[in-house]
Amino acid sequence: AIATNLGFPRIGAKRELKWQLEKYWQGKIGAEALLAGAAEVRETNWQWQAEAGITQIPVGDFSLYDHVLDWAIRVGAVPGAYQNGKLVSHLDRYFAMARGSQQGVDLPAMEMTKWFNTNYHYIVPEWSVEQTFHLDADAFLQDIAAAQQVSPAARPVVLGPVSLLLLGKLKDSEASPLVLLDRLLPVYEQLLQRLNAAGCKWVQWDEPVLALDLDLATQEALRHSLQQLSGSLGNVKLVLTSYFESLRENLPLAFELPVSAVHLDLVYGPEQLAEALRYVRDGQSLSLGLIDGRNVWRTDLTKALAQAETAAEAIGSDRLLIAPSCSLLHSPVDLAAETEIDDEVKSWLAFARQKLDEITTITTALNSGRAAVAETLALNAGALETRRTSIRTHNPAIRDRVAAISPANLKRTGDYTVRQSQQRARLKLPPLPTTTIGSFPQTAAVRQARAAFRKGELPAEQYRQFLETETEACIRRQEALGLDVLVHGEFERNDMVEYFGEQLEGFVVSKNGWVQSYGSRCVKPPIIFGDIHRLSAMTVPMAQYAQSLTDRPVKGMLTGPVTILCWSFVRDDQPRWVTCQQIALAIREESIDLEQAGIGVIQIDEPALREGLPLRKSDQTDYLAWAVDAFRLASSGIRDETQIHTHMCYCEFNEILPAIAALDADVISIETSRSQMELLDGFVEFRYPNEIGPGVYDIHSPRVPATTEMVGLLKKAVEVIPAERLWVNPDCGLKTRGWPEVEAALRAMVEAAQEVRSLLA
Ligand code: THG
Ligand code: ZN
Repeated sequence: AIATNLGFPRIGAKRELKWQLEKYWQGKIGAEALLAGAAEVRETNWQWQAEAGITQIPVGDFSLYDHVLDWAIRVGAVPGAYQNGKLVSHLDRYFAMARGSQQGVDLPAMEMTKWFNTNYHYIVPEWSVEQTFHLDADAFLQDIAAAQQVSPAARPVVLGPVSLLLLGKLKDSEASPLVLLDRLLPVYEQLLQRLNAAGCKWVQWDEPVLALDLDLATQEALRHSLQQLSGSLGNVKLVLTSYFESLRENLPLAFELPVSAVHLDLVYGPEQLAEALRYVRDGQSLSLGLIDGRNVWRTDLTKALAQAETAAEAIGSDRLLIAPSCSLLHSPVDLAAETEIDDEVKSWLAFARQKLDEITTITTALNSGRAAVAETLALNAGALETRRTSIRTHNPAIRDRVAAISPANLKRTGDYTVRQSQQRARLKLPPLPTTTIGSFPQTAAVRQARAAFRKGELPAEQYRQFLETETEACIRRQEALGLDVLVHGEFERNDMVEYFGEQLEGFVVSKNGWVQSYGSRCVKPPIIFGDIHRLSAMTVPMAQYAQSLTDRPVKGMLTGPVTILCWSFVRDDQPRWVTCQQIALAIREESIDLEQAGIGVIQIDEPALREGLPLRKSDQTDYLAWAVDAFRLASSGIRDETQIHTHMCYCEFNEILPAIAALDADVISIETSRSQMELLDGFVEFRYPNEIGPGVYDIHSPRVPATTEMVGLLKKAVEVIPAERLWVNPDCGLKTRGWPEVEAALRAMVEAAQEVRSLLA
């Protein structure tokens, strides 16, 4: 068996790439320094992998911004607008595509979207019907030569032509991007010839679309592409890779293709091994994805080894490649850097570097027998035993409370119309009430105070006073602007998920467990290791303080259970829905406490509801059912006169509208301004029954919208949605903006609402 890897995190153990990129963008360092910094991260990654015993180290998995963008450029698909002569250097053009450009030429960034069901975002390639392709792979081949210096068996990672085309969008036609396949294949032929000439023995051929429901045209495109390319392989062997899901009905197709090996994600599809052993052809190898590449748990080595041994008995261990389930891009880099996670929980975890060791342990056991790694296996089994039996992972008291949930807990007392009249009587809001999504600008002063408090440099009492002063100023500004439903501003929060992760039992928060989200941006998902419960109120004192300052209603702000689940590392020893129910119960308790503290409006945000949707259609109904139930569990413990809001951003709502309606929130605010209210059409067609706040301006840009623009949007909205069910708000939270533009924009927004109110009267 051979120890292999599909990809390594590229942001760097201390986010070195992020800092270099941001300095380069600010003009503080030049291109040479950036490229040298990037090369250092790349070389370090190879060294670590080789030292851990990985022979087929990946090359081409690294990227300055995004690997899909790299492949679009590698096949010569730079959209016309970016071929502008004012973008002199290759890097200028690359970053203009990735993030837009204001210098010299005004160019928007290319579209970005989520990479399958992960939290990584890629740049969407743009194709045109006139598209021509050419190979631009010199830098890639240089990297291969450099990686071969570290490990001669270094394995290039190639994003296959079918997935590359389908990940992009054909701009000027309704046809499938696959119409371009025959024009693209010669570029891949040339590439394979160069890889062969460079002495590459194995090439990782990523066709991640194999994890999706495939139509006949895509299946045929996969067959056609590999048949045509097999003439250019020379001595190169392809390992066909897909991940995040079982191959399911695509499995026979994968093994039928002219490839030397097929990779299986055995973490997310363990059951497919038996079928794969029936379909694997003579001489074909299997790449066993036994180590979870996108979560933080230590592998059960005994179990993984048993799977590998089953495969070895069937086809011989010399036909096995041992691998993570997917690229380690989605894992934090190094557990050794975590000094504040307690030893017990730490013994249950493995980040990217630790996962490399697991790959080689399994490989060694296969090649030299279990005895060769007996000590490692014993330590691993011991740690996993404590994980299975700890009261922190299996707390009977919490499990009893979850078991006691009844259907009645998932329903508000009255239906929406009953609630609406009680809420109207209590809140006494004008028509088209104005509000914001929750966060206000996180100024340098706010971030500094929080950092100082965390380091122990600012005493808790002084930090509390600082937060109160900021909150009071925020309330006064909102009153002066004339907003109707206020928020406290969230100055105490870093990230809307991490904040709750820090306070709930069953979570740990890492210090350096960063994972790339897009470009230089990272998130640090909290780790859910155990049974979740709330020790004490998490948001009540701040909400209560803010409410004490004003006669207007102040919203209590909570993050919903599905979003907390989707943006955390989730325990893998029970179904996700069980974990989600525990979170929902904690949020339910918090909402009840908020109500008892006199808060009349509570917002439970679920921006990630759509993201959690499984890749395969046949799994989606189940997911939506438990996700909706979790939200309803969280939001139904309160009285009818208390108003529940929710908020969702950047998502294709239409396909999940029935689920959104089933949440039965009294009010939903959504992002619509960039699409000029087009999104509302779906809500209208579906006859969305409750209240809606379509975002009337785009907070993602510093531009201050004119009152007349927003009046125009609101007039459009009142034509299709009864005015008594409409709210007026920006399309997302304001924490990334500055105060001057926020005040100007909200002043214009309140004016717009007043103008439309008087038109209605
Ligand atoms: N929180 C969490 N997950 C998320 C988002 C979030 N996943 C999806 C989406 N939002 C991703 N978008 C972003 C936007 C901005 C940043 C990261 C992901 C970002 N990160 C800071 C950085 O990299 O410098 C780090 C922020 C910090 O210090 O905490 O700006 O909102 N959980
Ligand atoms: Zn939002």
